[in-house]
Amino acid sequence: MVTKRENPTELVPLLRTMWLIRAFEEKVSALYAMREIRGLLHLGIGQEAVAVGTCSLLRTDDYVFGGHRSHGHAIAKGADINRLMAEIAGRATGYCAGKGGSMHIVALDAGFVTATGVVGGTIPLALGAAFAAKEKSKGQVAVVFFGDGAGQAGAFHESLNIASLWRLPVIFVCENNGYAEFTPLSSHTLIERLARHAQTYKIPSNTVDGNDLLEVREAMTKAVQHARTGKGPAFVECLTHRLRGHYEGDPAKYRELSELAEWKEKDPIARFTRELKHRKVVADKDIAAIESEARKLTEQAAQFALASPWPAPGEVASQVTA
Ligand SMILES: Cc1ncc(C[n+]2csc(CCOP(=O)(O)OP(=O)(O)O)c2C)c(N)n1
Repeated sequence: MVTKRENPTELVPLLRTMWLIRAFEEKVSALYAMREIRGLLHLGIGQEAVAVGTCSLLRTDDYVFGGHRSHGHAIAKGADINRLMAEIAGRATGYCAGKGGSMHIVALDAGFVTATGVVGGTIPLALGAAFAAKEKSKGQVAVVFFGDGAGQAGAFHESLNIASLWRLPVIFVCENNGYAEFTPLSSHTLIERLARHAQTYKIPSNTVDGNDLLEVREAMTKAVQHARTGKGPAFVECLTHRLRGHYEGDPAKYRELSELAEWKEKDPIARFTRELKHRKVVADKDIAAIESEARKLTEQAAQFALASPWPAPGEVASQVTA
């Protein structure tokens, strides 16, 4: 769906960013298979439209928080992919000097404040940033990405309540991908739409097709404007799917292959590309160039990361707060 309000020349960079995220994560996956990257790795392949549809509307000084599946959120917010790749590979040139890894990305230069492996853990942190933004009165907003599994955490409900009560400029972005680890949504809650919780707390909410970039953007435009103009929090639930396992190496036996095949048909990059072609915004040669540029940049990021030194043993306690 392309709305009349969208300017075609502004749409191509969105495709570029989605491709950059996809190429980046495919490269990370390849490096993981080669054991150049270690530890637990969660990829958001298939969920790129949520990251790009949201972050493309944000300012650099807006605050973004993520979780364990947040490479795409950081890239969409403008993180440097060389430093991001180095961080995931555990190298000293990484954003956290190689001590955070895939689940603990911090890219303050881009306004990506933090991610965490604690499910739902950054939701209350985003409230803190939103509180600071309100105090500073510069129109900043805070955005937090989380999954449907995080919607069952106590901190999620407490955060919605306080955000609503204090009219904080925070946007809750729920990536409802239908599973929390290996558990389908219907086995961990009877509330099928997470946005219903927002209604309970009197927060304006929307449930959108999270694989339709422009539908995400339309809902986010309203949510961001609402928060930026001092009207308080907003909640957007994006229905989407991860096309990989919960983690790299997950045999994903809990998911029927037919379900995966259905979601592959709804791949957000392919859908957006079809839309742009239909509107004659891009031709086949432009699409090929966009993909190849994304692959070139991620290849360079991988080379940068793998050529970087490991953190020195003496640095183990530096930058660590306890
Ligand atoms: C507080 C906490 N409980 C449990 C876990 C184990 N765990 C890791 S990922 C995950 C599922 C998260 O599901 P969801 O929030 O839907 O995000 P998704 O993985 O689908 O992106 C769980 C339960 C954890 N990391 N932290």
